[in-house]
Amino acid sequence: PKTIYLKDYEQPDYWISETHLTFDLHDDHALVHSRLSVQLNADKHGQALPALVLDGQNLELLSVALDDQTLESSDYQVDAHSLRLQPASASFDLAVTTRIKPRENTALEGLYQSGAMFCTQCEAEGFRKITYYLDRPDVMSRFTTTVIAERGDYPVLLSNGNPVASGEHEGGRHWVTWEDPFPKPAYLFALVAGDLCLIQDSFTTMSGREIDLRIYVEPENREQCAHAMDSLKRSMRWDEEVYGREYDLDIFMIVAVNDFNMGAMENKGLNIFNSSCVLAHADTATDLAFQRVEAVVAHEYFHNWSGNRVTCRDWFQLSLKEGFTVLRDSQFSADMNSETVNRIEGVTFLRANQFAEDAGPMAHPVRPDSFIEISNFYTLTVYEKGAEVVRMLHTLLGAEGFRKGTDLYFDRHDGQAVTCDDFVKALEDANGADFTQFKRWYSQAGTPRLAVEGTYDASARTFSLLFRQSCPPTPGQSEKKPQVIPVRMALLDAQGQEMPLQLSDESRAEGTERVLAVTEAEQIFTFTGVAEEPLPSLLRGFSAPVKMTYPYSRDDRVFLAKHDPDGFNRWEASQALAVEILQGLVGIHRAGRPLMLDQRLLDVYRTLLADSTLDPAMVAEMLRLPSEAYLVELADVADIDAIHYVRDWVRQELAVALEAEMWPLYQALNDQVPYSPSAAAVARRSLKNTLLGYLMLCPSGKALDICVRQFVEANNMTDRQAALVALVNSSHEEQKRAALSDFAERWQSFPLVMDQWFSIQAAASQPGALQRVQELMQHPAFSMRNPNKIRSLIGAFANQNLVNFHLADGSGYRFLADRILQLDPLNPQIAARLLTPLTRWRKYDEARQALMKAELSRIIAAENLSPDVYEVVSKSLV
Ligand code: B3K
Ligand code: ZN
Repeated sequence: PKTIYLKDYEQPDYWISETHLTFDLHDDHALVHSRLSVQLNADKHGQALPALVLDGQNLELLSVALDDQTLESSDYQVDAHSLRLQPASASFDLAVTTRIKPRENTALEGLYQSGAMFCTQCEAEGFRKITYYLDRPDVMSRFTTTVIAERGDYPVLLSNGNPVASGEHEGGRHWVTWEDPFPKPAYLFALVAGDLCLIQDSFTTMSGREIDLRIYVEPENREQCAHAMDSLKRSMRWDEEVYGREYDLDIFMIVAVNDFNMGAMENKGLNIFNSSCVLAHADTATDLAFQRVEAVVAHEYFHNWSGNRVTCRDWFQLSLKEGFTVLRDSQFSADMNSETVNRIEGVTFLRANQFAEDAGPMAHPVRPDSFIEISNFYTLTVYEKGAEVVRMLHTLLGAEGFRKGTDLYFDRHDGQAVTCDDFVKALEDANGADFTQFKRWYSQAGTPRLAVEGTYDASARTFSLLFRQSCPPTPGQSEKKPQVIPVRMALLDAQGQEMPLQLSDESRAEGTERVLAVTEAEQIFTFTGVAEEPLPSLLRGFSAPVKMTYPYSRDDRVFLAKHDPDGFNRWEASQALAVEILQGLVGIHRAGRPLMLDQRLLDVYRTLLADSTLDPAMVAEMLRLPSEAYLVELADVADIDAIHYVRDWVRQELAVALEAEMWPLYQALNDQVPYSPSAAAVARRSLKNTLLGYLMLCPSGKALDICVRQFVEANNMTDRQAALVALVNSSHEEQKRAALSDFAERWQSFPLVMDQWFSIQAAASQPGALQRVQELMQHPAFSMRNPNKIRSLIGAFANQNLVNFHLADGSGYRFLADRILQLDPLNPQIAARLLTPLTRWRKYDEARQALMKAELSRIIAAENLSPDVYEVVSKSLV
């Protein structure tokens, strides 16, 4: 497989101003007629006419005509990836007919069938599996699409834009023509045909235009669309209010499909979603699932501006649209829910997962320099770290300056395919800022380290913060230059109050919170007029994606956990205290010495439980110990057995010590009120179920009956699932079996609920997990052809059940490698995703490293590997 480099970017030789497509859909094939108006890119070529090379894959070419003259096969060359021909003029029409087999398309890229419906997924390079084309994002064209199919099975025929004509053919076939007035790259093309029911609503934009909103789902899911529709309307309003962005077509459609490689896709006017990101009903979806639907609906909607109206010049710029749009959807979620809790969840996810990617063999910059298979670069780094990078720009400019910058960006580049540099330039120009150094965030991989020290001089009444930054080497980048690290901070006095701040070069004190921009490898900031020795509250809200250290004592952390006026940093202090305690206990456990719990953690938790003024969601977050995955990420060599043992032990100690305090709180929260999806109700369920998890660990056994009752009587899936998780992770075998079979029987015809049933079992840490997973693969609800099923069973086992996946005999590794080899010929994208846990081999002891690498070597020795799997495995073995 060939590596593609950013430095080799060149403009295309030709443009395509108009694209006319006709799809003739049949049960076992589809005929695709395309008619393209092609123009020479004269800026690049003057008058010379280079060959026209169109991308195409898995296509049966039936005919080619140039300006209505049918070509002989000797007039063009076809190979497995392209169609090449020599134009005779600078502007011409090209008509091509191809035959494709959507039903045989198990990779779920291009045009494929999901159940009884046809649908598409074209990003990044799926359009070339539909017809020959210049399949690159800088070729933007106006699309007109006609879909023809049998009316009985496919009453609904959709594509991008507005429906402009329709009619009947003889023999029960019908057709609809769609026209999209906005030029777009082929990756935003979409088509859907099926027997779908429609949920309809409308939205009036800020300029008073009426938009027809439609969600299409299979008829049995009709009752599960209200939340997605509501989220869509709130997203549309929010984007007008916060970014000044108005929707541009007369119709906006969402279609839910069951077989989908990722969450959803922002095709112009016709978003196609994994049903898991649309459907939500209190009976079947948890609060977490509701939040995910809200976030993904918003994310895809926001792409209409950040992605579609202004798109990417090439795929190295993917974070231009993804990083920015993830930031936008997280700002939206923060506004809809609790900002602090939202940030805590985002940071927890980033640190456990993106930091691990940045420390592993697949580490790459937010704007990568090269790739083999672009599908492998839809990563946590491009998405989540990319969003952190844009968030830092927002922090440095302030909300108003940032908005001025995005206004200029949208205005300047509307209708264009641009780069990350163009984005930053617009922010600079609108604010007179210079982000030259800042842009290293786009080009340097790895998580920067920021070591901070504070010195108080009582006689001079100064407090100095010394910052030292560094960044570990990553593949292809041994030396790193200093980055711009915004540190939002305050100084706290002995009462926990924020002190007035005056830097040494300032004439007077102003405010109590600052954003310090650390730009040097080593840099000192000195505050003057500091009346007493302060405790600094640093990196508030996680103002930069770095690993920061400060020599806090455990007592300092307890103080911050109780008193920091910044909610995020209160949580951060309690996390850091727990991390430190857990890490210490892991060492003690490994040395074979008895474990004792530092009472300071208990003290923090006890104070939390006693404070009825706190947001219950926040208390739930603070009561959650750092995950095993995060503790693995923090370790140089992770002893997963010790981590798992110690973490469980601490949970149990906490439960026993706090049982008396937890009971009344659980009971008060378990008030059997009618279900409500409000943020306040979600927060109460979150705390209640966190407490239930602890109470089930108490040897008193008092919680068992209550847990079973909650499982049986719950009036919503959040409570029911929480009880099921607690039972499955308990040693009450009888109740566990009963609950699992009751659950399966009740929800067997709800695929998304069965996904939850699979993952709860796959993630349960008791011995024998691998065998359970293998048995579950035989369950009628499981399928290796459905990405959601693979993720919920195999993915949950390998990513969440760390003790069982990393069993010392290597059985977990062997199992995963077998599944990857089985899946690769069917669906390379999902096969490559499944590799992630094996790429983390450097974190484990030598014996496990050898076993993991042996499986990677076995995979790479297999014949006909996809470029997707080949790239990840080969880079992981370096
Ligand atoms: N843009 C799509 C992702 C496409 C992934 C292609 N392998 C979803 C999103 O980020 O909104
Ligand atoms: Zn996106």
